Amino acid sequence: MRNTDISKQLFERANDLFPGGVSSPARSFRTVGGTPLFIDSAAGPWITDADGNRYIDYVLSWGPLVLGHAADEVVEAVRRAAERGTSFGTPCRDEVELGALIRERVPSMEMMRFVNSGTEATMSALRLARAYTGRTKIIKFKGNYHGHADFLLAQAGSGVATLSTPDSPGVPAASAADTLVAPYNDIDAVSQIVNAVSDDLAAIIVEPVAGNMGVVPPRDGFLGGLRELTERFGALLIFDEVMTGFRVHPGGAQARYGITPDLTTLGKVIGGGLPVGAYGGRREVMEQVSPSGPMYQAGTLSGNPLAMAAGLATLRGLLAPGVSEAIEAAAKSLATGLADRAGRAGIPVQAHQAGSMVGLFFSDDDVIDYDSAAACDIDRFVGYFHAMLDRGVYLAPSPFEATFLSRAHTPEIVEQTLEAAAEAFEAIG
Ligand code: KE4
Repeated sequence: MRNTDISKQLFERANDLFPGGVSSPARSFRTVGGTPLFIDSAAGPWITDADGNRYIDYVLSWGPLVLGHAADEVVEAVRRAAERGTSFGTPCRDEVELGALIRERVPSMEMMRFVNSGTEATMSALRLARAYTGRTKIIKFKGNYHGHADFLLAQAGSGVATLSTPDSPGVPAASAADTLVAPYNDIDAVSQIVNAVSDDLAAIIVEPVAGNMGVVPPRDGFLGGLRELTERFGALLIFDEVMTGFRVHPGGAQARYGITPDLTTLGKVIGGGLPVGAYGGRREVMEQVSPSGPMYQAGTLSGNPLAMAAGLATLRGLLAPGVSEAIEAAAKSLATGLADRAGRAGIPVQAHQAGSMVGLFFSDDDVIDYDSAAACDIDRFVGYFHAMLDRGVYLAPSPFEATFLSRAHTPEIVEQTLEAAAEAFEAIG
């Protein structure tokens, strides 16, 4: 039995300092029970908690660490940048290099702006869509999470879904009133909403592969249908690729599915574990952003040299020949392996995989949207989570999150994970 005394002592102090003892609700163990792990160090696929317990990590800081923890080239890049100064509050060389590399891989981002989080990216992209179109309504999807901007906390996924606070208190009705919510993967429902608000629709924002209700890929025709509707009614299509960017494909989900949005938001991977977000898209739209245009958005640490250096090293490592293909192959073998081990234990599961993201649902039925994800066997997920944790595998402490792999998740690591899963499925069977 794992000793977690130091994590427990730290959690007691943390609970006195921070709401729920955490700096973000997604990392609390509210859904699964128990004490969140206080991690002291990490390397490759491994994390080590304050009590010295080691785990294979499939959270990877909620996606950013696509090269694994403490990747040599990232640590070296951050060290060298830090020795030259941590922030200048001015443009810097690596900002230009990272922007150029992102645009090379995501050509729809003709121009972009760096910010400090995915929330800032989506909040700014939607402000821009409203500024550019002169319209106010936006459509999002139930179970999609785009960060915690007031008007986006409507039937969101991730921590909001986990903590079942679909419309967070403190969000004035007025600010949510212009946010319309449609079921994911239901293009007919979207079409009805669009027709009802057509002349006031600024944008549709979507996770092109949903990762905040578990991992739910788009059904054929869904993304193309959104593209057609937004073009027909003069609204902008925003792909929130904060999670899918550089994970579902080296060019993002937009490259994998061949749909070009008007704006894209990024985060996570492009910062390599340091705080970064970005929004970008068509030049004529982005030129509305201050100081070249009237739409205001700013940030003290936007484009800071440490985050830019970490992001550059991460993308260069990921885009090296064969790397993203190897990570996707590992994700495929994990997803098929989990389905196989669960099947052998007589446990019905749906295993989804998109690029380097994997989703596992304890359900006999297809999972295509938030309602079908929420109908899954949460209790079984909780049992599986703890059974895996006890066997040295750390998963996201919620059924509404994604499992992430990295360059460090070698076939041996995946095999070790599947051995733990086989035992875990027997234990909860
Ligand atoms: P941040 O503000 O947390 O950097 O990004 C918000 C965001 C925007 N868009 C998508 C698609 C996202 O997945 C996120 C953040 N993802 C969650 C995990 N599902 C972050 C974890 C957390 O909130 O602690």
